[in-house]
Amino acid sequence: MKKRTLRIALIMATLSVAVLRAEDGSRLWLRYDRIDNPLLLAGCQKSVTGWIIEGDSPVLRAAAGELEIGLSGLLGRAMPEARSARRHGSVVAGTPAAAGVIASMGLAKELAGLGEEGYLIISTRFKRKNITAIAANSDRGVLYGVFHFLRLLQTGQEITGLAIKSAPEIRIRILNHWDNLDRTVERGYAGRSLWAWEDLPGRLHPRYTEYARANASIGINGTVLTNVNANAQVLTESYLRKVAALADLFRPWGIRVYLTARFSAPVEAGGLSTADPLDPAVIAWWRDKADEIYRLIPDFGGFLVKANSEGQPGPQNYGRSHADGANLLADALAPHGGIVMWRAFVYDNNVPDDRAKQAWNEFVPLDGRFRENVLIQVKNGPIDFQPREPFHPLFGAMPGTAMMPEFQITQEYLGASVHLVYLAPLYEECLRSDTHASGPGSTVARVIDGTLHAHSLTAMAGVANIGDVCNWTGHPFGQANWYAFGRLAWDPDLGSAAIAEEWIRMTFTGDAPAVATIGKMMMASREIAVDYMTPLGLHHIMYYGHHYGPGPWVDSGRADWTSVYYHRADSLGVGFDRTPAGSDAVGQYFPPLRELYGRLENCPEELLLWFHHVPWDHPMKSGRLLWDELCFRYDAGVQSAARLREEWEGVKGSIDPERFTEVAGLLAKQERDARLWRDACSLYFQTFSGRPFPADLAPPQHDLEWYKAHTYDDIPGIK
Ligand code: GCW
Repeated sequence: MKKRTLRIALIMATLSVAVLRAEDGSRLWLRYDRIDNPLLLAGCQKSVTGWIIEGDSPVLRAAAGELEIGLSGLLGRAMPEARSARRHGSVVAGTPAAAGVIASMGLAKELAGLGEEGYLIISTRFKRKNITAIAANSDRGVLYGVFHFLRLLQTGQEITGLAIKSAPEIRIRILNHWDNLDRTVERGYAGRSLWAWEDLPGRLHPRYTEYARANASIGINGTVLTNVNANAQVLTESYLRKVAALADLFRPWGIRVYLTARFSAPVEAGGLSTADPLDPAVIAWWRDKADEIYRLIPDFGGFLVKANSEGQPGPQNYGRSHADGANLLADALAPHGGIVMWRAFVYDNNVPDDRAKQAWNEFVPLDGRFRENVLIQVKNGPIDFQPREPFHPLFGAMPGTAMMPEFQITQEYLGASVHLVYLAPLYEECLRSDTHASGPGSTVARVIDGTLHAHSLTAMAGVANIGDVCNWTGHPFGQANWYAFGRLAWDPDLGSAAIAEEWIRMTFTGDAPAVATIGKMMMASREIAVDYMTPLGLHHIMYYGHHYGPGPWVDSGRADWTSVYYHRADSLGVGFDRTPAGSDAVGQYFPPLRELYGRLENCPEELLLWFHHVPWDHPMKSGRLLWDELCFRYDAGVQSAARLREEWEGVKGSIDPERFTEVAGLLAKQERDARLWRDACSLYFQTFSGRPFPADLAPPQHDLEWYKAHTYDDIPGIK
């Protein structure tokens, strides 16, 4: 057997084993099982008869491998690379640089403006044959185009008459791993860290490549390997060699590595007596460190930094500003083209002001003082990845500074890997929020894609939910949040429903009724979680530490980590007064939002208790009083969680039994814990409202003391 035929035979054997093997979720959305609709299959087999990649490079080889396994799997027949494109149904991918078919097509005009990563997918004619051309300016563009084309096949879309033009709206689309060097993962619920530091650089686990492939398939082009609560050890030579090994593996997939930089590293890893950003020895240390890194990793991306927040060291330890700190690192990286992502997640319990205001207070005065290669990384909301927050007021407020959002993909405050919560609607809500920074239409998306304030350095970060468990994310639906993050980072204007549908078809089934049911479940899920956890603008009332279950009674320890700090319940009402009469956090928003959020009668009810301390008998839009409405919302959340479980039963025959059963079990647990949330919070808030539960709602199962004493011994994460 020729080498190539042998390879194909092996691939086919692997694919058929895949069909027989248990559905463990490890293949993510890149399953490439044979198209099961016979009509569709026949049509695709006719339209795609062979493929060819023009040119040769590690990236193009990755693209070729993907086309080969993708087409062979989906079309159910061995599809080695063809020798020529001179037959109907050829797929030709490449750049004009290869001086082949793509070059002969004269696409210069169409390719102009698509940049380094964009691509065209067009149905066209070549030597009187119908072909599909995937063309780009660079090899990475070809790779992304290949994944897009495969996605069309995977999702049962039309593959003839194509005229697709796509380029990312955001330049750096990056995962943030909160992975520690001991392989624990902060707020990780999917096993241990993927990075087996103990085996690197010598032993390279196959999962690294699978990880890179999955990311490339959704356009993610960067990864921060280490936790923002950083360990300087990763900057030592022996660790940098490990990092370099990962960078080498990721490079063919268009992915650059980044690291978190602990601000005190010059002291801890360099033996200096200070980390003062203006100290010449410190400046030299970072410059040398950057040089060393780039010798090992020529395309190293840069640093992510959490400074002067939650105990992390930073420039303020030396009386310097965040700009001094960020610029120190930026100057070290600049000669090599690296960037700094400096987090705005700063707040201090010793500062008397509302925590929600502190980042804005700290950073707005520094606008314009950051180097060109610095981005300020801002969480989507002003507190901390809550089920619902208003958008962060920093978006739009620093026109002279590049701003990037940070979303959480891992579900720290949204049921960990136990609850089914599709997060794309949350991301979308933030991206579409109108900041009014330069009048109407100044959405967060326009701030972060650089168009509003003319910035060319743009980025979007997602805190990863990935670990070393077999299905990568713990909950099978956690994969959807990873997927959706990547898709939205490529195009922040995509809709979450459309993304969900793609993902379902690629991950579960193309069966239309099942696709509809699962899509409906996913689209409802975030609002359901808001209802049973933190309705009407409540926030940060999770149990201390693990943040999984309810803990509205938490009132000891650091004040801004308690629940009572945020809900402020008393006999008069509940909610945080952030109007001018209170903390005046509303003043950080542009008009007309100040008035919208700031007046009780205008404020959207979903954010009511975020911005207002509201009397228990305040009449709500439903006609109920606030107290009754609160009980009703909690109860509706539980009812809807039960409905999710029932709806899932309806897709039973359309889903493989393994994943069906796994999700069914998780949904039962979700419903159980939604009840816990409802009962615990209603009982707790009742101690302030002094009112009875609405008669038509089921009463809590236990008394408040029972819920306070409840321990969670069956949830994932660091204990
Ligand atoms: O959400 C909070 C988490 C911390 C986290 C911090 C941050 C990495 O509870 O675990 O630390 O935010 O974003 O820095």
